[in-house]
Amino acid sequence: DKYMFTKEQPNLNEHITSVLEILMENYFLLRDRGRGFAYRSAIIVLKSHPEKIICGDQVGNLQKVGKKIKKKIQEILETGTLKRVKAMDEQSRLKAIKEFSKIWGVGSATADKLFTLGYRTLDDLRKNIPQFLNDNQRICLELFDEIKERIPREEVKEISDQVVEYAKLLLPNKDIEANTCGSYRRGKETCGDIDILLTFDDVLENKLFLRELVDYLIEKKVVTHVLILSENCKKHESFTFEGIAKKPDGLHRRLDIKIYPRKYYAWALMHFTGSANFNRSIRLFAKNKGLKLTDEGLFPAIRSHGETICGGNLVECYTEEDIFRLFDMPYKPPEQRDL
Ligand code: DCP
Ligand code: MG
Ligand code: MN
Repeated sequence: DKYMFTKEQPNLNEHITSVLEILMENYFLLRDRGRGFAYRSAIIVLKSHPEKIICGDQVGNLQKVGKKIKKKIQEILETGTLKRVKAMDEQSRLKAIKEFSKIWGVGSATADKLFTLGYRTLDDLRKNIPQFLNDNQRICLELFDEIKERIPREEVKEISDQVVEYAKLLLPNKDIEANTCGSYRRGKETCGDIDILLTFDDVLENKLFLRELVDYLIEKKVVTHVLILSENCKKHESFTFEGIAKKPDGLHRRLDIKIYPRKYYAWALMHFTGSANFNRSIRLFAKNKGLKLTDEGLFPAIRSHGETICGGNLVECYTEEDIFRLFDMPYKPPEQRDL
């Protein structure tokens, strides 16, 4: 296959993709989705290209790499960087939007609005908090300096262990299975947040469990703030908490807890382990086979009104190994899923 999923292959074109990724991120921040997606597709192709590109001719007829992107690659090969990226860095608008988008809950549209209102730095915001920021955005602005710090792996484990311990106390008769996912599961020494995934029997018959768990964690002073607490809806049979946790002597930390029924657990585990880039590539791989991969399974993809929806029945998989086997790929342990 074009996307080389079956090969254990490092990115041979880091010298090019690292620069294009900056450009792509800038376009998304500037809400130029067209260019953003064009660069994203080209980057995926370049990352899995089996040879190191050292001269423009090699780009020849690579899928997804159009004329303009080819010119950019030529420039990177000649100068190691892009004039466009440098020019963008000088732009105060992009600078400010980049800064504001780092606040949890502030997207590029809100960031853009803030710039238009004259705000340029986080300090500007702190000095004169705009009326239209909601409670969550205010909390995350206030705690910004703590939340932005990476969390040592040991602390991720301590907080996870506490969450799981309290979950088990609340449901002593259920066989709760838990995994700390995200960068922690991929073996990173420090993590941006704490991602906990839980399952047990009859998740859908215990719809109030996550709420009870969160209340308990607040009472025990593990959780300090709730940002999102979503009950499941018909379409998604899962439960999500996003909030903030803190050890008595520690900094405020971002905590995510998700609960899925057992039949989705392996799919959710794979999704929540990431990396985000790994998920993107494997989803594209599935898409090219007419399938749609989500956190709830793999489905035949059906096009409806220009949108891909899931159809048919869930393919049942109960381990990640099963999922890789289904894709006919050698198993990749989480440590190897940083693309
Ligand atoms: N995820 C995804 N696409 C996104 C965001 C997340 O597929 N746009 C999946 C893959 C991530 C996982 O969810 O690994 C957890 O999301 P995080 O944002 O917590 O990312 P990580 O845990 O990988 O990194 P960090 O250390 O920054 O938290
Ligand atoms: Mg994480
Ligand atoms: Mn997370």
